[in-house]
Amino acid sequence: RQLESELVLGVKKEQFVLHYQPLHDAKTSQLTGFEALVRWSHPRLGLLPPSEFIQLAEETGVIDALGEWILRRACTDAAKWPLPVKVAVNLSPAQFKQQGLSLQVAAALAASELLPSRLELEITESVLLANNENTLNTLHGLRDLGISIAMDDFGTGYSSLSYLRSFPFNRIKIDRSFVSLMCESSESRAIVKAVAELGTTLGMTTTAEGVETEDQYRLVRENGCTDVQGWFFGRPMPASELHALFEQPE
Ligand code: G
Ligand code: G
Ligand code: MN
Ligand code: NA
Repeated sequence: RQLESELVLGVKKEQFVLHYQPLHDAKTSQLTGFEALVRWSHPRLGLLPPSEFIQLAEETGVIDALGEWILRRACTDAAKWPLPVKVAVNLSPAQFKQQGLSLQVAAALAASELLPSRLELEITESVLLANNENTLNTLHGLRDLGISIAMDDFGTGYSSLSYLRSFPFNRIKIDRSFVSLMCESSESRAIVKAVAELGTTLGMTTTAEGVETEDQYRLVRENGCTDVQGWFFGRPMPASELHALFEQPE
């Protein structure tokens, strides 16, 4: 297919950009970091969202090279941000199948001189579906670098709970499908509250994703989420626009 060969070429030509969405402390509303979200600056089709090419990248194996580029770019960008602002990078399950993911991450940290404590990797439970020894070894190897690991889109999979038992995540990111219904659904409120409590008990921070309104912000805070992310706080934006946020008095 045409898009496939364009993707291979696009990675070679580095036709990608990272946009960054702000992450805030729920209690103080202070900026704590940014999640990197990749876009493909396609020469003919314009700026493409990940939904239009990540799966193809995974199927074709291009994700290894693309993932490494994303990691290096994110670390290089974050090294310029004021301390202690962190960067969160999404990892695709396919990246876990390659040997030496830890080495790749260590190399990206070394090249950028980013402190490991300022990097967080986000994985979805599909990474753990295989739940084999390799996956767990890789996760422990990553944590041994001094970085943190977040479980992304929590609650949308089949057995999110059992994965919390198999690996000491630093953070749970509560899927926005729960957050978006909090105002009208007491069930959603109860679920968010229970997950936040679970996180606290397990020593994990909990981020509410997809906070779009002041009311949702109030509810996730009241129900124990430690961190927040969503359009209410900011949309994903190019790296060049972040300095305006850093200059704001807190
Ligand atoms: O930015 P957007 O809302 O379109 O992102 C949609 C999804 O694409 C995210 O939830 C995330 O799972 C995935 N995604 C975004 N950036 C990356 C990336 O750099 N690597 C991987 N593997 N997935 C990403
Ligand atoms: O899958 P992951 O959670 O990593 O990616 C986050 C995705 O959610 C991104 O595509 C981002 O654009 C989107 N997103 C972030 N905040 C909001 C929000 O407040 N509302 C909606 N609808 N989408 C959001
Ligand atoms: Mn994510
Ligand atoms: Na998510």
